[in-house]
Amino acid sequence: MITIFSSEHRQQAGTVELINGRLEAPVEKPSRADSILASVQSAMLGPVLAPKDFDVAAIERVHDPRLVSFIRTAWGQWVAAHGAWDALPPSSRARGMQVREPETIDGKLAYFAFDAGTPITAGTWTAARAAVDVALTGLETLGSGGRAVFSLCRPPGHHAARDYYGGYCFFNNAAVAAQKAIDNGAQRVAILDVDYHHGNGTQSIFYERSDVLFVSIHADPRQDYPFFLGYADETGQGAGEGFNLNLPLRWGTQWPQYDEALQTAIERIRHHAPEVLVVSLGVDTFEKDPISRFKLRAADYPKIGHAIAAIGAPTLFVMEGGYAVAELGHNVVSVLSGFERAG
Ligand code: 6XA
Ligand code: ZN
Repeated sequence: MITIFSSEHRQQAGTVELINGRLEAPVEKPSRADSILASVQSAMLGPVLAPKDFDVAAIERVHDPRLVSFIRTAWGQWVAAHGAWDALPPSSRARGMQVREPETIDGKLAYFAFDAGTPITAGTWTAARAAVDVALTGLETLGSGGRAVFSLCRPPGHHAARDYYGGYCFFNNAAVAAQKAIDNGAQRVAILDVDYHHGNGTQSIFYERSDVLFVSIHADPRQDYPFFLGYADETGQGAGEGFNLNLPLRWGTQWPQYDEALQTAIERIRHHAPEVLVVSLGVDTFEKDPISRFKLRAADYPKIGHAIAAIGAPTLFVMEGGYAVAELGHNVVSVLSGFERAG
């Protein structure tokens, strides 16, 4: 399997995130992608290629140009206002509050961000753009005939919606790739999100559409982040009714319950008969993940890959979360080689 990777991901290297009431070193850090790359290479998964440069227009197919321009310019505005340390929002919007975009950088951070865990740094724009290029190059590579490609994206993307960012995500790499597949002529695309956290950004981008089916298995939003989306009764709206499937699971979930949800997801996706399947691949479902509370074991990851292969569609794996750095690369490669072995 070909892997697409850009060392530009290292440009996203925050110094703090707000976690459990403390400002701590971010768990979403450069060593994550480097350890995945090392495992891809030591397992001899296949060639590792650099991404091509794509135009920002591809990002603006799913994101508001104002968000894109904010991510591009925020660091400069922040440094001018405060200094060269991580930019975090001073507040966020609650129900019923005003929704106008403020003029100052602090106001804009509050307007575009939905959490204080996603620092904007000097290199955020470069890294976030490169991650989109990694996803789009993966899609293009898949188009030239392979069964599956791995886009080793970092920073991740699935929490980023049309006009807001958060959850370590700036641009929604998987959504940009899915939209590109549609723009290239596909009529049916599916996104399967197996990250521990609900892909609220991806869901909201495609919520009113029937061409891109979104299916997600994740921690119950009554218990875990991002809290405000991911319920089972969110089934899509308008033309998208029936094209959004959320399969929330409780803290402590182990393989038997997970597998049941995975089979339900796969059945729904097969019914959609996608011409392209995008997998938002997070392995923060792992029992030793520092921020998550599912109990999947290392031996479960090949089974996830094997199950996904049964969908039978050309598949683009797009990296999302997973923070147990020592085991991260191994678990990711387990999914990918489980997929390949299934043929
Ligand atoms: C809040 C937790 C962010 C979750 C990020 C993630 N600080 N999403 O892994 O998939
Ligand atoms: Zn996650």
